[in-house]
Formats: sequence, structure tokens, C-alpha cells
Amino acid sequence: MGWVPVGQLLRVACIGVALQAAACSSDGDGASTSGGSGDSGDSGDTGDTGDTSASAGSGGGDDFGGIAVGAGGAGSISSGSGVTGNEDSCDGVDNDGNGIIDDVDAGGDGVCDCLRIATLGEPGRWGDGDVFEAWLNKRSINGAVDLNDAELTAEELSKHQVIVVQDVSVIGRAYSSAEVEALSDWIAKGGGLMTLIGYGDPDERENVNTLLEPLGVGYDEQQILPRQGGSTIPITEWGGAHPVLDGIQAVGVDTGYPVAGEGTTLATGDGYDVLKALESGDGRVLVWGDEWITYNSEWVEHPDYQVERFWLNAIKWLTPANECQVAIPPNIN
Ligand SMILES: [Ca+2]
Ligand SMILES: [Ca+2]
Ligand SMILES: [Ca+2]
Repeated sequence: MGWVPVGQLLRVACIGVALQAAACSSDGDGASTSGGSGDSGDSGDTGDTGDTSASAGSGGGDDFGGIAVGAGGAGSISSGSGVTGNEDSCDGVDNDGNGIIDDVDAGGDGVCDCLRIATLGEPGRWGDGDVFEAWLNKRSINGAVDLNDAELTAEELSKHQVIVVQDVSVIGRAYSSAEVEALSDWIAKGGGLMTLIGYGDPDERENVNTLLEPLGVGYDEQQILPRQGGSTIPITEWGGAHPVLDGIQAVGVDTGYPVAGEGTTLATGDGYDVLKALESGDGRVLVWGDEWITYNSEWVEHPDYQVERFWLNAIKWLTPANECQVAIPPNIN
């Protein structure tokens, strides 16, 4: 697919306000953010596309923590702004010759519009909303592809740059050795994998650990950090300098599982490791010990957490270095 229709770009530019009924009309919010600005950000008038995610944000006046939408409006992609990407076409070509293929971000939201991201398994059901429907789908053109229980083949995997493993205890089968091998090969060729846990099924570790086994990392048996008082517990011990940790002070966890094995430990809570980062061949892997970061409620109700920034950092780090790399707006929480 070549040129991105203007309508698509407008849609992307508006997405951040999706939680507000007024959709793109709230330029006021976005205006203060993102140094990309320059351009009025008044993609606003295009009406409220995007509001398919009704559930999302009932509540929070601030959509997902006051993200900078509006910044750069449609058609205002400008090189070197520091926030938007540098080209305007998701065509697999480095149109502007800056060394990065398809670095498009019309909305200046920090999610590459051309990103090819997919999820395995099913989303969780303990918190409000679903980050992939209500947030990610509105910040990229393709949204997140729901692979759910699809067979993992080289052909299928090759369509995606980043894959997030949700609850795979519910797919109704165990992953085969051929699927595990296909996934490992995909990672080695540059794929970015992130796994989550804590969905509640007693056997939930089995399938995801099967996928992680060739990497020498996985989830331990002892459940950690039970919920107290109706909120997640903040993880505040972060493991030093790493791109995934930029700007992160706290992110909540609730009854997750410790991450054990290979990789660099990036976060710890209650003495357990809750985040590891690995590189395998040309690919990268993040293993996170919980699933609450997938619920919109975590950043609507927790201004003390940097959940959105955590996702932006994670997705960017998992995306191949020469593809779809766009700047993260500086003041996203
Ligand atoms: Ca480029
Ligand atoms: Ca391109
Ligand atoms: Ca975007």
C-alpha cells in the first residue's frame, strides 16, 4: 500500500482525543504539548472518527493522561520537528532517505502510524478498557492485529514487527514446537516480542512459558504483589539506564508473576524481578510480570504512573531500529 489517504492521516491526528466525546475538537488540550506543534493541530475539524472505542475512557477528562494530540495536524508532517516522523507514506520505502523506513507519525503521538503490531491470546478482564483497542488503534493506521489463537507460522509472523502476548491460556491448545521455533526465528530476524501475565487462569504460565523457553526466560510459579485496597501496587525500583525506562518512575502491578532467567532485569518489586529485557539475534524481547498495563484505567486513574510512556518506550525499543522509529513526545506521562 502506498500513499496514505489524507483521511487516514486526519484520523490518526485526531486519535488522542478519542476518549472525549468531542473527539477532535479539544485542541486546547493538545496544544500545550509536544514541541512538534508548529501547526495548529486543528485536524480537529474532521469530526470524530475514531470513536469506536466507546468504552475507553468514560471518565477521565484527560484522555490517557493528557496526551498531545493535535500536535502537528494532518498534512503538517514536517521533517525535523522532533515529534512527528519524517515521511508520509507507509510503503516500505525510506522516502526521505534518513535511514528509517516509514517513520510516519502524523499525529505526533509517539506511535509510528505504519507500525505493524499484533496481539496473541485475549485481553484481560480485570481492569477497565483495553490498551490495544482504545489507545493503540487510534495512534496507528493498521491498529493492532488480533491474532488470538492463530497458528504461528513464518508467513504469519513475517507480517508483524511487534507482537504482544496477552492471555494465551485461553487459546484452547498448547503451542507446538513448530510454532515455538517459528516465533524464535522471527525474533532472531528482528521481531520484537513482549509478553504479559497475570490474567488469572491457574495454568496461564504454561503457554507463554512455552513460547519463551528457547530464550531461557519465563515466569516463575510464585504469584507476587497481591492487590491491596483496590489499586495496583506501584513498581518503583527500576534497573538503571535503558530506553524502555526513560521517564518512568512508577507503573502498577497486581498479582503478577516474577520473571526469571536470562535477560537484563529492568524492574523489581517486593524482591521479585518484574521486567526483563533480552536481545536475540536481531530481535528484542520484553517480559513483564503483569497485565495491568493493558487497562486504560491504569493511566486514567493513576497520574502517578507513567503507563503510556512505558508503552511508547517499549514499542519503540521492540520495533526494528531502521523501521518505523518516531520520536516520543517529551511530555507524555
Ligand atoms: Ca525515512
Ligand atoms: Ca515510507
Ligand atoms: Ca501515530
